[in-house]
Parts: sequence; C-alpha cells; structure tokens
Amino acid sequence: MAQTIDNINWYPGHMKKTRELIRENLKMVDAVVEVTDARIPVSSRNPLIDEILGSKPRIIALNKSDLADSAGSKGWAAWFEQQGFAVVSMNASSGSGIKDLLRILEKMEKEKNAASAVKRPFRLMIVGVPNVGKSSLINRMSGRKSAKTGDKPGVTRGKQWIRLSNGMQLLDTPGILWPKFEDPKAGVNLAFCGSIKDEIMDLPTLGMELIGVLADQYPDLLIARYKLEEVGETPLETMEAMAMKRGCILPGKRIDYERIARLVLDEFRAGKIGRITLEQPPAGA
Ligand SMILES: Nc1nc2c(ncn2[C@@H]2O[C@H](COP(=O)(O)OP(=O)(O)O)[C@@H](O)[C@H]2O)c(=O)[nH]1
Ligand SMILES: [Mg+2]
Repeated sequence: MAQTIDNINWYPGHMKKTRELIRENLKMVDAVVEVTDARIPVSSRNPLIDEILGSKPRIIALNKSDLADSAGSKGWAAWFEQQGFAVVSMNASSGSGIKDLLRILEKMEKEKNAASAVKRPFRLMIVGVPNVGKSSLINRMSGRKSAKTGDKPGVTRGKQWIRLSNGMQLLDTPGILWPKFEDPKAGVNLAFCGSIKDEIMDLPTLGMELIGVLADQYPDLLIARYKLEEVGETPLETMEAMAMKRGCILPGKRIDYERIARLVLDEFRAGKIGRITLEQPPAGA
C-alpha cells in the first residue's frame, strides 16, 4: 500500500534555515550526492539546487530506478552528464547501483587527493527533497539501520560522521530540501509518486490526471494491467472503463471514482502498472 506522506511545513524561515545548515555542512564535505526520483527527475529536484550547492562536486542519483522506465533513466543520465554531472541509476532499497555510486565517489576522492598535499578522509553528504530515498541511501551506504526512513526530518543532535567501509565519511543526516511547490505540474507529479499529500487535489481528480498521463505515455501498460480494449478518448472514459474492469461500482451501478483513483495511485506507486517515467528528458539528449 502506498503511504501518504506528511509534508514538512515549509515556510520562508524554514527554507532560509535549511539553506544555512546546508551551506555550513557543504564547507565540511568534498562531494554531495543529490538524490532524485528517477520517475520525475525534474519535479523531484529543489528549485534552487544549483545555487545552493554551487561548484561542489556532485553526483546525481536517479533513485527508485526500479520503478522507472530504463530507457527513460538512460536518457536522463545522458542529459545530466551533458550538464557536467556524474550520474548513477540506483535503487536505495535493494542496494542496486550502490557499487556504481561508490566507484564514482572513489574516483572523485583520487582526484581530490592528487590535487591536495594534505590528506584527510573524503567526506560526503546527501541532499534531496522529501521521499526521494535519502535515508534509505544512508542506511545502504552505512550498512546499518540508523537513518529513519519516511519523511520526518530527524532531530539532529550534533553532526555524526558514519565511517564507510572504503574509509570515507558520510554525514548521518541528509539535507532535506523543499520541493518545487510553486510549480503546479511538479506538485501533481510529486503527488502521483506519493511524495506530497494527496490533498493537492481531490482524489478522483488526481487519479484521473494520472490515468490521463499514463494513457498518453504508456497506453500499452495501462491496457495490459486493466485488461482494456483500448484507452478511451478522454481520461474520464479510460477511468470509467478501468473502474468497470475492477468492480469499482457503487449501488445503483454508479462508478466509484474514489476507489478506482485510490487503486490506480496505489498500483502506480508500487510499480504494479510497470516501469514508468513521467518526465522525459528534453529531446536531443
Ligand atoms: N521502490 C523503491 N522504493 C524506494 C527506493 N528508495 C527508497 N524507497 C522508498 O521510498 C520511501 C521514502 O524513502 P526514504 O529513504 O525515507 O526517503 P527520504 O525522505 O528521502 O529520506 C520509503 O518507503 C522507501 O522504502 C528505491 O530505490 N526504490
Ligand atoms: Mg528521510
């Protein structure tokens, strides 16, 4: 079952504090892993990320790649690489891709050591918007269950460095950045992925919007999963056909829009409809 995530209540003061905290932590680290959701690599990034991180060596992690279309992730990796970033496709839950991430970090460490006379442990931190998998990644990298998964910002009592098996040091608390909540499209994408409260719009509308996107971008997956003849002319038509197939019917033979919406959102978030990338890289990448 997909979980509903409470939003951190972002307000200007909180945003400013977050930025300051990250700026302080940036002084101590050699590299940053920016975690994104591979299904929505635009919507799942903080709007000021480049400004906040500056020129600090950075790896962009396309996380939850198990849920994303592999062609989509390849396209995104190419696109981010064109922007000059190191990229890794990964699954912080299973650990797949972690080795690639470590290999990139070790290469960064070598470059840094070659350039500096004084050697000290290579230090990193993880940043990203809520629910992209930051805590899961910290747990995976450290090999322990220390970081709480879920969205609540942990209460930080002093910085703790976790020593990794390759000798690097990882900051135990991630930088939690605010999402692009001013961009309605990003808000909807984040809601599709369960990363902000569903209440961004009413549930039947959110479900219908998702069905519309899936009918456009992945009609075959939708047809296969819900045993449809074809996708409808409109999202509403498709939604109604799906409701009939799944028995989401109320007394009086009325469509249970609430139930079919819940169902499609849950199945999408669990990856049951298939591997889906909702945002495609710009053409030409
Ligand atoms: N399918 C899948 N789920 C993941 C992955 N990484 C994290 N999750 C799940 O996504 C949710 C949010 O993860 P969490 O690490 O708490 O994200 P955080 O808010 O960025 O710290 C949890 O339910 C995780 O189990 C992944 O690569 N694939
Ligand atoms: Mg977390």
